[in-house]
Amino acid sequence: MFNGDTIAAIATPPGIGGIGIIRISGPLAKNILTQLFQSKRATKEFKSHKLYYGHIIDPETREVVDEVLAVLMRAPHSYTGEDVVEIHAHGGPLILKKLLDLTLKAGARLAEPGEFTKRAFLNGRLDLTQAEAVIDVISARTERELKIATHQLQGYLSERIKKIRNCLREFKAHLEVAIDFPEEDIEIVPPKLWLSRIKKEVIEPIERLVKIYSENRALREGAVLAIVGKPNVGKSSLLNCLLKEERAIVTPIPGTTRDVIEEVLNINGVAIRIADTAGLRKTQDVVETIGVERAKEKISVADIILWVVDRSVPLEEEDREIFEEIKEKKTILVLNKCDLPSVLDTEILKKEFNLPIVSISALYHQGIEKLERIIFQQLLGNTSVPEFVPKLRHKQTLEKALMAARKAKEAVEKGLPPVFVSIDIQEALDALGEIIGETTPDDVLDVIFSQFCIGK
Ligand SMILES: Nc1nc2c(ncn2[C@@H]2O[C@H](COP(=O)(O)OP(=O)(O)OP(=O)(O)O)[C@@H](O)[C@H]2O)c(=O)[nH]1
Ligand SMILES: [Mg+2]
Repeated sequence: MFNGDTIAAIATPPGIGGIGIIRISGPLAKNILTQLFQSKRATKEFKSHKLYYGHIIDPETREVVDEVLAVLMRAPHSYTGEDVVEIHAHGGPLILKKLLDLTLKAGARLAEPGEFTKRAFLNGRLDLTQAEAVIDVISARTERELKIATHQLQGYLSERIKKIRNCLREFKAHLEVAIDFPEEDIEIVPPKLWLSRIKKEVIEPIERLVKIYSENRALREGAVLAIVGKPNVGKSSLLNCLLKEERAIVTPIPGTTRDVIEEVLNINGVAIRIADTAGLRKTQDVVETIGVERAKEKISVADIILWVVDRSVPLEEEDREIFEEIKEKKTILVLNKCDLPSVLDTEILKKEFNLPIVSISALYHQGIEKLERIIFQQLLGNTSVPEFVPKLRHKQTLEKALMAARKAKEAVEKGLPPVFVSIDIQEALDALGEIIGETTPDDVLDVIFSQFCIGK
């Protein structure tokens, strides 16, 4: 068990409140309480988890400082896993400051931000992902964020990680036998079985976690949607339609939009930054050329593309060139001008491009709701609220683990000696251990806990 000094802090937010709480954690917690607390029923023996009514006395002057309720939570059954004392006093900044000073004089030291939670982690009360979730629970702005944080606090993410690690550990144990007794000529492991287990129980689950991260990154930071297509197909009309205002200039002249026009659109509570771009074509016009360059830059950063095609005219080589530009991206093919006689067949387009297709009329506002639904679905996937979302730190470490696991799989496939495979497996184990805090470097821990407020 981690054995530190005794720390104290005001645990309630600054300002005036009904009550304010001083929290003390560490080996001296009970001693400090005994020094400061006085009650009519001369209780010097505090029972754990029992609330006591009394007064805080300044030991030097013997003066009463405040009327309080105090509780001692004996190790290990407390938030930090150490002896913890909470003094519930009146919630004013001056009185709380005074009480805190008394605890410091009595032997505690001022806690650093997040130090209570850090102790909970060091004492094994929480793993690292759960400690991180504590910040998220406190700072959640929406129901969605709160739900995700609560799941992570309950250990949903760590459970997945532990399961993957168990499989890796089992494999490593098999490899070790083969390394230790090479002369026995034991078949290391039926390679087929392990290849399939590494794939199903390690690589695929990690890939899924990374995917959850990237799918939700867009939602956390606001997704970027780019409207692209040939000149004059109705891109700006579509932007106006989605925004429900005449934001961009619309004319029958191809090459109307020269610059990127950006606005924020709200679809089902998700902020989407939507960009109308210059029609993509080869042109001699200097301004338009710059516009086309900017459109291409937008494509490269977009999370999702609306590729607009004019349904009333045949596809041209230019349309296919645009498809080449965007085919790596998540794209919805939007067939515009469906109010006019159509010459494009959706079945044929589906075969050629293999994209979700929506038919609309930007001029008459037809099909827009369906398009919004598909945009939302494409961005969020079909799961409406994910159980948990890995953080950037998790994702980076997951990718490290993924690389190592893939290397291990390759090594088995190539029939390399078990020592080689074992090194890769260990690397994957270490990376995953970093996520839950088993092998996390100190500087990473410092960064994580410094994000907390004092008293948490
Ligand atoms: N019939 C019909 N006409 C449309 C529709 N959408 C757009 N238009 C017309 O098509 C022309 C071009 O529309 P824009 O929205 O400016 O097209 P754009 O793709 O932004 O064009 P550039 O900015 O030049 O690349 C305008 O005359 C629009 O009124 C539609 O759904 N049906
Ligand atoms: Mg335009």
